[in-house]
Formats: sequence, structure tokens, C-alpha cells
Amino acid sequence: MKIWLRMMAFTVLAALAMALVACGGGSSGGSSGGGQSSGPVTLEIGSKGEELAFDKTELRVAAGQTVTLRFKNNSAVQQHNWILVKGGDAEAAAIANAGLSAGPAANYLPADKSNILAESPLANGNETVEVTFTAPAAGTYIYICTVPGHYPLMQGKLIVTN
Ligand SMILES: [Cu+2]
Repeated sequence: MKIWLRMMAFTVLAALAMALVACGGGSSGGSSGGGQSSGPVTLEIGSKGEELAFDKTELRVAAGQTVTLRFKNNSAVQQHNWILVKGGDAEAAAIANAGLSAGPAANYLPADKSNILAESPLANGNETVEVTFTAPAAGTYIYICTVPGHYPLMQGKLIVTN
């Protein structure tokens, strides 16, 4: 009888442990976690005070994951946006250059959005904006701000894992 009880207790504990492991992956954004979780995730990022910089230069998500990115503009005076680029440095530079003449009404983005995977609205000083998108295929992607003059300094990498 005692042994039977002990085995029961062990079984319950094992089941609990497995349930905890199963739940552990989905909680919140940013953990590398090996990509086993693919539930929706919210990522938080901001600009770095009055600097032309993001306060995080690396973000991680899983391929196919629904991502809500909340971007807080921590500057009082600068406008910023958060643009996810399809391609490398050349594509990012082309988008930023075309955005120069596009103006704020166009979110400093070109009309041709073929190399833009996600774009936040333009955030005024101290404003928080967000964008929801589906994480692309595994790989490393560049995110930038296309407000004139910001692109060379305001960059980061989104790492998408399988
Ligand atoms: Cu900016």
C-alpha cells in the first residue's frame, strides 16, 4: 500500500512537472527558448532617451509567430518609427533614402513597400505606437527608423528562429 501511494505521488508530480514545462515557453517575449513556442508574443522596445538609438538592438521571435511590437518614443522632441526590412543593409539604406523625401504623412517610407515586412506608425515625442505582424521565415532581419538622419544610428536586428 505504501509503495502504491508513493508511485501515485510520483506520477502526479511528473504530470505537474510536464505541464509546467509545456506552459513555460509561451509566457513573454525576448527569451530565446529554442523557438518551440509559437503563440502570440508582445515585444517592447523604445528609443534611448534623446539619442538617435533604439534601447534594444536585438529582438528574438519564432518563425510564423504573431508579434505585437510596442515601440515607445522616449524622446520629447524627436519623431521615430520602427521599420522591419526584408533584405540586408542595401535594402535598408534604400528604404531610408527613399523615405527622406516621402515626408511624415507617408511615415518617411517609400510607396514601394515590397521590402518592408512591418512598419509602426510614426511616433511623436513620448508617444507609444504598435504594430502587429507575422514573424517571417527564420533568419536575421534589420529594423530601422526612417525619420531623416536617424537610419545610420537607429538600427537593430530581429533574429527569427525556427
Ligand atoms: Cu528615429
